Order: sequence, then structure tokens, then C-alpha cells
Amino acid sequence: MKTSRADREPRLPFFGAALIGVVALAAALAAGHLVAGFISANASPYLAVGNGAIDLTPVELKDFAVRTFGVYDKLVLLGGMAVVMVLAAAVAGIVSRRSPVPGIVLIAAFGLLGGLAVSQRPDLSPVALLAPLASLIAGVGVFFWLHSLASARSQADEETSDTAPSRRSVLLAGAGAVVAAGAAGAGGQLLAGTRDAESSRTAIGRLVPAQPAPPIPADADFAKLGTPTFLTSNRDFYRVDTALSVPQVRAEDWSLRLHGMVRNEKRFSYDDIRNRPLIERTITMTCVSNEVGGTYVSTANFIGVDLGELLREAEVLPGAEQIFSTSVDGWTAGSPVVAALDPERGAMLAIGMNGEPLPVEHGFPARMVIPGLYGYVSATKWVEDLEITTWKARRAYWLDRGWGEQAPIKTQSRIDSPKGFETVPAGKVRISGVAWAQHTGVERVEVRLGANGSWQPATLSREVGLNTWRMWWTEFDVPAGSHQVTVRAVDKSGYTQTDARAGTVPDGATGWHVISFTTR
Ligand SMILES: Nc1nc2c(c(=O)[nH]1)N[C@H]1C(S)=C(S)[C@@H](COP(=O)(O)O)O[C@H]1N2
Ligand SMILES: [Mo]
Repeated sequence: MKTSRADREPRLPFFGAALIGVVALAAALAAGHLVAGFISANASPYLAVGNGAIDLTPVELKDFAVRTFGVYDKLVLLGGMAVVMVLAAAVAGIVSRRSPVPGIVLIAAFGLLGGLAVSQRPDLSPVALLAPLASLIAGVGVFFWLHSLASARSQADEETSDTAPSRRSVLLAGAGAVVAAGAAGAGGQLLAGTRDAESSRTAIGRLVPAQPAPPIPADADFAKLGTPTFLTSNRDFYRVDTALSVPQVRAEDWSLRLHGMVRNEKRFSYDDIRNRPLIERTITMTCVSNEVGGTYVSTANFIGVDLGELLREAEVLPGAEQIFSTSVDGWTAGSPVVAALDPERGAMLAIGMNGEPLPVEHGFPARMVIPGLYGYVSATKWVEDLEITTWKARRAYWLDRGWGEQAPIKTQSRIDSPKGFETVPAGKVRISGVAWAQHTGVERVEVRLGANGSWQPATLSREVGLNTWRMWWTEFDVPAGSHQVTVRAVDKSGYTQTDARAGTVPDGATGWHVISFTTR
């Protein structure tokens, strides 16, 4: 008969109790990871909680983490989470030295947190909730099981009973749970590896275009004088999207549907695209959210097929105006059909970037790139659907949020060196930077010292194409003191970049980039 008085109940040894909590945690995480392996790596409750934490982190803290830990910021986060969870699990065990209830409540709360995190992910279906559910069941189950074995043992120690499990069998049960958890976790990891986009991408290897872009001449940038390099590495290429987690699409699971106002509806698999003669084009992309002087502008060699060619094969019907493109994560963009059909412009369905398959965060397996248009109306990443339609029939994602329907990139220029508020030696001061007017071309860049100085033409880098940026530099004789310098570009249509300041909404910022610096 069981005594109801708490002080007569057996108490588990302190460390034994803590250990039971930790083993239950391991079982929970491993079970969730295993089930996630069948569904999607992001369904793993551990990763989902981590991703949730990232999304909830205030921007300043995120900034701090990136500055302090660099590319290791996510590892630091996951490591920190692991420490917190192990401590919490040990506490759950310790507070359950008499009754398993407090521990079970804590572990269940953990499981619900995991479930909440998974349910908040935009890229996961409700099936993904099976992973945190598995965690919950495994965590509570293992905790309850080990706890009752150990309690029976402790009770036996006090009452000398023979039916209780031996100390050895309690330890064996615990060890068995750890081994099973290890196997389940590793299994989940293996399964996820066969499912995530990165392994699919790695299997593709380098992409060799049948028609490579002309080599970039050495004098296409003035990187030694402070400008960016002409081509931006995939790592440094700016990134803008609404995706909280990068959509994971395997090339072998991907296809692109081309339909709507066309005579021949089409569907292309990854191999259909890859086995075409691939072309390569050097293109400077720009985000409409780029402020004057901002960094949301980058250049890459994109590899893929001509988008206009795909449209011509589908035979676009008269009256079609808009390519309404949809990403696997539901994001949409509307691009003018005429821009895609214009062979001079060179719109692409891209699968590669700087020789590699598209990086996952830049749209793997495939994205659109239309030179001369801001990204939100032209550059759908993870694209899976192209509907040919009219402007009236469909409205893309950003249009209902105040952004314009038509958004050609505005002629712009930026000073990269000196940096704003930098102090440099007095005397000859070199000023350098970049200018862009995609699809039109940069004709001239002018720089002036002081608010009323006369405009001085800058030396331009070798032109690579109308769709790419152009670097510039010039020099001024500058006495000691504080100064400001201003840049403006003139494009090949004869248009001089306006000094009228406009914000990024609705269709791109305008104004001249001005920086202040000091000479000593
Ligand atoms: N699926 C998807 N595609 C997208 C976006 C997005 O939010 N989701 N953002 C667009 C915007 S605003 C820009 S500027 C470019 C940026 O592409 P990048 O991240 O490769 O530089 O992608 C475009 N394609
Ligand atoms: Mo953008």
C-alpha cells in the first residue's frame, strides 16, 4: 500500500533525478529530429525554436550577434539554446524527485513550445506538427518510464522489496534510452540530408554555359582605389526577401509551369532547363529599397536560359501584359511581358550564379532576372509558376503594400571611398565609387567638392555592358578641414541624375549621394 504522506515517499537521488530529465530531453529532441527527417529539416522542434528565436530577435540584437559572431551567429544561438535546454531538463528532473508530475509538466511545456514554433513556419504544412508531437510523446514517455523505474528502486531501498527493478536494470534502461536517442537523431540527420536543398545543389556541380559571358576586363573596376569588385561574390551579393526561412526545394522535385494567356502551356523540369544550351549574362541587380548611398546593389554572372525564348515557345497571346510569377513560398511579382520578350534586354530564367548553381538563399533551383527592373518586379526566387496575364487580372505581393506596378531602376551613383566621416591626409584626396543605369548605360559621372564646387568629370572604368554598373574615381586637392563631396551620374539617354530627394516608396529613391569627410 502506498503512503499518502509526502515525507514518507521515496526521493530519487539528486543527480539521478537530474539525469532522468536530461535523458528525456535527448529522447524528445531525437524523436522530433527523426520524424522531421521524413518531412522537412525545418520541422525539427529544436531548429524551429531556434528559427523562431531569430525571427523574434529585435533587429539591434541581431545586428550585434552578426557583428560579434559573424557567420557563427547561428551556431552560437543553437549552442546557447542547447545549454539552456540541458539545464532546464536537469531542473525538471530535480523538481521531480518525489512525483514525476512537475517534470512532466515542464517537458510538456517544452513540447508545446516546439509545436508552436513549427506551426509558425510559413514553409511547413500541418503534417510537420508530427515532429514536435513525436518529441512530446518521447519526452514525456521516457521521463515517466525512467522515473517510475527509479522510484520503484528507491522505494525498494527503503522497504527492502524483491519485486523492484535492480539498480543495474535502471541504469541499463537509461543507457538504452540514450543509445536509442542517438540512433534516432543520427537517422533524422541522414534522412534530412537526403531532403534538403543544399545536398541537391551540391550534387549538380559547376554549371558550364554553352555561351559564356565575355570575360570581365581587369580595368572594369577600381577595387584598388576603393570601389567594389566588378563581380560580387555569391557570399557578398545583397539579399532581400520576405522568407523567414530559406525555402528548401530540391532540383529533382522542382518544376516551372508556364501558363495563362499562351497558346501552348508548358512545364519545365530542372533537367529540361539544364539540358538546354545555357547562356551566361553579366547583370547588376538593384533593390527598390536601396536608399541613396545604400548597398542593395550587386553584380553577378547569371547562367540560365533566355526568358523571352521560353515565352515564344509557349506563344504568348495578344493582349498579354504581365508575367505574374509565384515563388514556392507564395511570394509573387508582376513583370511586363514586353521586357521579357525584348532580346536587347536579355531577361533570364537563371539556374546559376558565378559558375555555381544558384545559392539556396538566392533562389535555388531557379529564379527570374530581368535587367533594368527592380528586384520586386522582376527577380522572383524559388520561382515555380509563371502566369501570362493582364495587369488588371492579378496584383503582385508588394503592390498592395504601396509599391508601384512599373519599376525601372533609376539612374544612381554612390561614393564608396572615402567613407562618410572618415579622416584622411590633406592634399590629394581620391574619391571613388560606383554608378548604375541598367539597360540604359552610364555615360558620365561628375563629382564636386563642397556644396557649390564645380562639377568635375570622373574617370570611368571600362564598360562591360548596359546592364551593369560602372566604377569611377577622381581626385581633388583638399586643404585641412571638413569637407563634403557629392556625386551624380549622367546616363546614355542624356538624363542627369536628379538631386530631388525621394524615398524608396513607391518606386525607388532619388537624390545625390553626399558624404562628409575630414582632412588633417
Ligand atoms: N520568392 C521571393 N523572391 C524575391 C523576393 C522575395 O521576397 N521572395 N524579393 C525580391 C526582391 S525585393 C529583390 S531586390 C530580389 C533580391 O534578390 P537577391 O536576394 O538574390 O539579391 O529578389 C526578389 N525576389
Ligand atoms: Mo527589392
